[in-house]
Amino acid sequence: MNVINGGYPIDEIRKDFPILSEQVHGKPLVYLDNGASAHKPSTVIEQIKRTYETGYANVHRGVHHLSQIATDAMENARRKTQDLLNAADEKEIIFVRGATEGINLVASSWGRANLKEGDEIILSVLEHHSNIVPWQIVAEQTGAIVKVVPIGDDGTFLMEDYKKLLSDRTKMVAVTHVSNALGTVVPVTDVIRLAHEQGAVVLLDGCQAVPHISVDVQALDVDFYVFSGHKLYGPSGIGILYGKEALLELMPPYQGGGEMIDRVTFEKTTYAELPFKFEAGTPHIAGIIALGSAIDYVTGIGFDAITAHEHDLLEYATERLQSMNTIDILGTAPEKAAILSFNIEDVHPHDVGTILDHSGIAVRTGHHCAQPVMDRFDVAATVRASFGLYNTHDEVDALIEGVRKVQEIFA
Ligand code: 7TS
Repeated sequence: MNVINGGYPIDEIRKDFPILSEQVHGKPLVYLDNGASAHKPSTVIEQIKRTYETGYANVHRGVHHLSQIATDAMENARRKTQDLLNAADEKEIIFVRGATEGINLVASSWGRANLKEGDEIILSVLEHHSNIVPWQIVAEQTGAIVKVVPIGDDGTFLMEDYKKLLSDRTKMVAVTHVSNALGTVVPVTDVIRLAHEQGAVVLLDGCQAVPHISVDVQALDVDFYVFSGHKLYGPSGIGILYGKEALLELMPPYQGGGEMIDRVTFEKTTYAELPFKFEAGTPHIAGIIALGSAIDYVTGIGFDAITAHEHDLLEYATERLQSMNTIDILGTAPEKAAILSFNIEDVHPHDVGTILDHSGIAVRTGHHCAQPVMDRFDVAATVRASFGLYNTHDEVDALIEGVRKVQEIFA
């Protein structure tokens, strides 16, 4: 099966990712676990090497040549991230370890400064654990209460229930932009507008959105936005917190240490300006610079093309799976990004994953760090195929063939 894809340069793109020509158990790798982490193009891999070979030193503290080169490259990556998200100012871009750290930073710093007993934090059933647990921790510390927006049988975010939960007690709405377990795209424009009408602040977890669709934080008018570099074809250990300057200015530091200070005495310490106030310690310098290369890579292809290509794959895979017996697809919302969760009746997802692996096909099986989603559908786990910009229709065919094999084995 070979679907001609409107000029999308799939062959060239695949050549940019060295790992895609690896074999797994003697079979060509079919990598459908991009939701967990995506692979890296040569430009990103080369950039890491180049940084360490020719442009590495600690940043923001040396007058010497290499320190200035590394600092400039890092700040350049900050501007690339600013452009990616269309943030108003580069100081609104904070480098963190990943989405998890970004959410913990906001929950801890903003939360402890702004939440009090009886205040409400609204989350949704769709959240990854990293957008649940930090809020539970700060709720325990402050006396705030966590409320949860339910989802429909198809995995949609239930807007009417959200409206009912909103009140003048709502101080924070923290929801995912795209569900990692189901692929549901949350109608975030309405979520944000309605929250703002109540005077609440909104954090979006953009981990599963940023690799697939273009994001404009100013158009959304979102207050905080987080994502992880490793899902956007960049290195692991580097992520982004975007925050509106006015909010970040008022927030206390999250961690103390080097880089984040203005002046330290034992009597009183003053803090650095944004964004450095939130960047204590030596950052992941080479990773940040390489994240800039990853951003160049995806914007070079363009999100219109990426979104269309992945949508095509998702539709094709969904249709093919739906036409098979004993398959339950979880998450059939009208608006979805390229994530497909399913189960084969009476077969444990881990068995499916193991058999697929023997055919060289990498999928994720388990609860996807979204146990409330699993509980909603009364399953312990699912099989999840998550597509990236380099996947092909042939790889969908390989997945379907693999699923058929599993059905035969368990028949
Ligand atoms: N939020 C969402 C929506 C995610 O999908 C993930 C990771 C995170 C937060 C946490 O990101 P981290 O980079 O800080 O760990 N999701 C997945 C997944 O779906 N499978 O493995 C990791």
